[in-house]
Amino acid sequence: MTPDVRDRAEPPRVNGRPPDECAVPEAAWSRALHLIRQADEVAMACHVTPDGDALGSMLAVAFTLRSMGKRVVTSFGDHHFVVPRLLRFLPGQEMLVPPEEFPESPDLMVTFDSSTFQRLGLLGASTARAREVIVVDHHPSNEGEFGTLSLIDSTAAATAMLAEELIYRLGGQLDRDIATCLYAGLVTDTGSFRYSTTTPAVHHMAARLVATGLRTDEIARELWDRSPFGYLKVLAGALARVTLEDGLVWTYVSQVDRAAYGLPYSELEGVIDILRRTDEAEVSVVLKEDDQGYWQVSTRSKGNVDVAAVCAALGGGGHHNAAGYTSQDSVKDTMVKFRRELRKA
Ligand SMILES: [Mn+2]
Repeated sequence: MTPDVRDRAEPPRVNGRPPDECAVPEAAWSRALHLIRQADEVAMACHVTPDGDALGSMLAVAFTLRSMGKRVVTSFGDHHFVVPRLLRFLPGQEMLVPPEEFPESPDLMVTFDSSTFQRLGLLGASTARAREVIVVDHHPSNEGEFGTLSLIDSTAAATAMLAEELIYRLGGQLDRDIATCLYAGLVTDTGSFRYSTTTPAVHHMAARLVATGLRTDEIARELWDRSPFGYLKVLAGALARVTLEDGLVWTYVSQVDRAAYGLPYSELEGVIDILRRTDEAEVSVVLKEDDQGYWQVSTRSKGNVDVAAVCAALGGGGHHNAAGYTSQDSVKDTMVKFRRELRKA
C-alpha cells in the first residue's frame, strides 16, 4: 500500500513547520493552486544542465498534474538537450520535450530550482512571454527577478521539499515514480543526508518517500557509484594539476581533456566532491569547460566562506556552501577574478 501524504495525522506542515511559519505565505500557495487548477496545460522548466533536484522536482509535479488530467510539457533550456546519464533512471522522461518544442507563450509556466532567469537558458524567452510563471525554488540567492508568483523557501534543503508540498496541496498521492523523483532531489541536495541542511523534516520526508517501496540502493548507485572508465582518466588528469594555495584548492577539466576519452560534460559533477575533502582548504573550485567552450565554475565551502556571495558577484549564485557561475575568460583570468572576490568574502 502506498502512503498518501494526505493521511498524515497532523495538519499540513511546510518543511516541518506549521504553514504560518513558512517562508512561502499561505496566499502564495492558494494562488498557485488556483492557477494550476484553472489551467488546461502547464509548461514546466528546470534549470540548464539539470541536477537531481531540478529534474526530479519537475517530473514529480508533472506526474501529479498529468494524473489530474492536465496536459504537461517539461523541458530545460540547454543548447545540447540531453538528460545527464546519471539521471536517466528517473521515471517520467517521456514527458520531456527539447526546448524548441516548448510553448513559445505559455499561459501557465512553472519553474523548478532555477535561481535566476539566466539559469533557464533557452527557455528564458518562453518565461518572459508566459502569462503566469510560478517559481518553485529554495536558493537563497533567488531574488525573485523573474516570475509572477514565488514559492521560494530558502530554508528548504531541496526544491523537492517544496515540490512535495505542492503535490500534497494539489491532492496528489505519492507513488513510487513520484517518490523516486523527489528522493533523487532530496539526496542530491543534502549530499546523501550529510550536509547541514539535513533537518528532521528532511528525514521525515525521506521516510514518506522510502515507504512507497523505492530502491534507495539502486538510486544511490545510479547517482554516485558508477561512471565510464574515461572518467577515471579525466579525473587523474584533473588531480595531477590540482593546486592548493592559501586555503583554496582548485583544478580544471577542459574540453580537450574530455574529448580524449569521449567523456560528456555531465560526467564531471563528482570532481568537486573529491577536491572538497582537502583538509587544508576551506574553499574548493573546479572549472569545467562545457561544450560551448564556457567554463562552468563549481565552488564549495566548509562553512566559513559564503561562496554564494562570491559566485553572485561573478554573475552566478547558489547556496552558502555550494555555488557556481559561468566564466567566458581563460582559466588563468577566471581564477584571478575568483581570488579577488574570495578575498572580499
Ligand atoms: Mn536544489
